[in-house]
Amino acid sequence: MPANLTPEYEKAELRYRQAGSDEERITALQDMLAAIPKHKGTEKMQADLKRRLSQLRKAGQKSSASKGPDPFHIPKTGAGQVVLAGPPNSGKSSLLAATTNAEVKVADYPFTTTLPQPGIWHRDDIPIELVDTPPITPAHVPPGLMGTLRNSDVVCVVLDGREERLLEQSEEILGALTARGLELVSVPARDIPASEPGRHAGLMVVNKAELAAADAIPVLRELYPRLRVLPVSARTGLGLEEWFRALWELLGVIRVYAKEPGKPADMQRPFVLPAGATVADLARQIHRDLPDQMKYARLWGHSRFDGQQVHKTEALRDRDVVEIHE
Ligand SMILES: Nc1nc2c(ncn2[C@@H]2O[C@H](COP(=O)(O)OP(=O)(O)OP(=O)(O)O)[C@@H](O)[C@H]2O)c(=O)[nH]1
Ligand SMILES: [Mg+2]
Repeated sequence: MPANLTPEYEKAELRYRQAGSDEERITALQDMLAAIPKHKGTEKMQADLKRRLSQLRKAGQKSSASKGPDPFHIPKTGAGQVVLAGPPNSGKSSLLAATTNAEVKVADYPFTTTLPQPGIWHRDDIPIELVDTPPITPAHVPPGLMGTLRNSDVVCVVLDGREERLLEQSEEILGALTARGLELVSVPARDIPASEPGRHAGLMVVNKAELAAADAIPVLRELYPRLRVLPVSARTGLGLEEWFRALWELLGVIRVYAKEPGKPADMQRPFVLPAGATVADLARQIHRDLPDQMKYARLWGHSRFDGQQVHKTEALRDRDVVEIHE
């Protein structure tokens, strides 16, 4: 009997095959089990997946006592996680230092950073998580780093605009990622079809842009038509605002403000939801039982008039204000 595997299954299986750690393998196997069509033709496969899963879990229990947490696994916070990746000395750590409160080591020699480190970039009322990482060279991609990149929402390649070998380096970095099954495109993750599991949301920034050759950006844009290329500078602050906006667009999320009846909305701390989310999705973020308990909502923003009564199936838009009535 043919197994008729779904694109979700294929995607999870690819992640399994490319996994850099047992932790990633376990997550991928769980996703494969969830996505595998449940019928007689796949019974053997299901049993095999379960066997592999239990072996990995046992191995994990034995080693976790001695090993501790995986430093390449960075938990997600904020509106989305953006991982910086690039050649040595391009200014990844400097960009983290310029945009977040994270304390990072910056030095004018390569291989300064040895482990990933997160920080939160706040702009307007949006928090985006940036993760600094150790450098990539054609000869070496740090073990575990591919897992960090695959787990991210967006990968941002950071190049050194002052570098004479800028074009070669861009080819080397993208080549190293593609060779490991990661192809970056400037498209939000939700718009990447499941049939293209190696594609990942990404963009490219050319740091030290105040010192870059005038034609660096146009040439890179021509070379990578599917990747957005932006000039930035950790030193002068050039291009940071546009970079932030590009990241926000790539994350494919919206911010929505919740309001209690009779009180003003909390405009400082928006809820961040995937684009296309509904009033019920917002309610679930506020409280697990709220979608079932709520009767209706009032909406300020994209509605026809302020305070319009809407049903919980109403799709929300960026900057809507929602008042939920139980
Ligand atoms: N002129 C200029 N120099 C910069 C800029 N950003 C970083 N630098 C300098 O570039 C050097 C390397 O910066 P880092 O932030 O340590 O680079 P990195 O990419 O984290 O390096 P690794 O950790 O080795 O991969 C330092 O001397 C920085 O001061 C910039 O925008 N303009
Ligand atoms: Mg660094």
